[in-house]
Amino acid sequence: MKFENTVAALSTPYGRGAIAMIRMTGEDAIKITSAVFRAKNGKDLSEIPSSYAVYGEFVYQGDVIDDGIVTVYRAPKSYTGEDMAELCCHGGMLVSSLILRSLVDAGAAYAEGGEFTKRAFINGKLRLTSAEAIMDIIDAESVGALKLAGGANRGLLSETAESIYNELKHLIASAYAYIDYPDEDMTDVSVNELKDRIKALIGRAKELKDSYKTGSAVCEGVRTVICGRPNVGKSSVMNMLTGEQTAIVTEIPGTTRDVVTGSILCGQVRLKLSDTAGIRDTTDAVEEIGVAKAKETLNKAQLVLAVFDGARQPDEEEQKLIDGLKKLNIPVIAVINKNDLGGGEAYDNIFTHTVHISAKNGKGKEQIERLTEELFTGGEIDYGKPHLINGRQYAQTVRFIDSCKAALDALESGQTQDVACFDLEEALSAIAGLDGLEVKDDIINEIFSKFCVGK
Ligand SMILES: Nc1nc2c(ncn2[C@@H]2O[C@H](COP(=O)(O)OP(=O)(O)OP(=O)(O)O)[C@@H](O)[C@H]2O)c(=O)[nH]1
Ligand SMILES: [Mg+2]
Repeated sequence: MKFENTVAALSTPYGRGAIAMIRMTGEDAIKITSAVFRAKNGKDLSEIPSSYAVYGEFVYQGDVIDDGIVTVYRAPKSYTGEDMAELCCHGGMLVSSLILRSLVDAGAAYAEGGEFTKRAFINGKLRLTSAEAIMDIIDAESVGALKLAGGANRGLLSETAESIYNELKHLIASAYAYIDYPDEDMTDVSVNELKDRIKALIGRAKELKDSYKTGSAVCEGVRTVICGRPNVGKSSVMNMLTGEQTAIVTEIPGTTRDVVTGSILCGQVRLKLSDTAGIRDTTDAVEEIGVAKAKETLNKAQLVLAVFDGARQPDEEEQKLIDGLKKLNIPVIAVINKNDLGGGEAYDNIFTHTVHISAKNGKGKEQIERLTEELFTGGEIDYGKPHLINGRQYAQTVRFIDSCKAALDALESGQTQDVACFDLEEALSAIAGLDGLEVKDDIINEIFSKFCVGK
């Protein structure tokens, strides 16, 4: 696809720094840059070979305002696949703004957010998962996040998605050929083999789906709620984990009302923490709102740190909370607090994951961190394997699995291949969508090239 306009943008942060970089992409990128830049070697930029940098001066309304370097890239050998120029000037806010304005005066448009990567994707320079990973590389806050995003950017996820896509495309093509030309013996896939191969595809997709547990925990963070009865030490746990006095701690039950948030790293896993009001029936109108907010936060959580006061025996209210927590289908870590006061044994063997700590004395932080990392990464992350790193990729994968299962069900219940193909096409579109591949034309091409129909 050809974009009509040439766009420019400041690619470094807007602020004071040593160097700023302005990027241009589009058919006129080099021509427009020539209007604001005079190379010291006297050559016009049109004479500079691709991927070469030249030193020179930047001109604004006829006057030289700075000196710097311009690198020229010619289509298709550039990030976007179009002609590009990268202008490096000194990192002043005024100088970079004036150069950008000169480019716009000379015919460039201001680029929209993400436009360079969007053009790279549309021009076939990048797959969708690689493009998405670029944002994750920029946003990464842990080495793990950087490595997972780096893997996706290098095409780890693309390779798997493409291989699943190709396999399914072949299956559909085989089935269609059989449906359209049953007498010509053109299918090389029997119904049983078709079923087996769908099952194998589901297995591969499930592996991807499961990878999201780690991918999401590392790259997006885990919505974690600290909940429990009043005064058990939830805010103390919050403060111990964040290492800051974020939440107010008092001996008065019902201290926390608003949801207090914070963020920590447990190894490579990011926890997005919410400290909440203690859950109890109350007549205090403000506290009641706090309790409602606590329950709402709990409903959206992906991990619960359920705090209990180990120095007290669980009463009826505690038991109600325990029963409620056991019904959740997200991981719950029982945090038995105040173990400096002794006790806490009553909570053993209730939850799968239990830690005994003393938030007041800062004891038990590592236990919680270790357990959390273990829960979401299985202990060690295999960076060589593809990981789903965002909800969109996960949704496409789930759609793929569901559609494959529907196709399998159809075949199992004795339906014909064309009924199954309906679901398989849906699955193909899902896996294609995962990485932004085209669908329909490919199936058609596959049928005609592989099976030579029309002979
Ligand atoms: N001995 C002891 N006291 C603790 C510990 N952790 C918290 N406390 C005390 O327990 C009381 C309540 O602590 P908070 O952290 O405010 O408890 P909370 O669960 O957030 O309370 P609400 O917000 O009112 O629901 C305070 O007096 C804390 O000092 C602990 O590990 N040991
Ligand atoms: Mg509190």
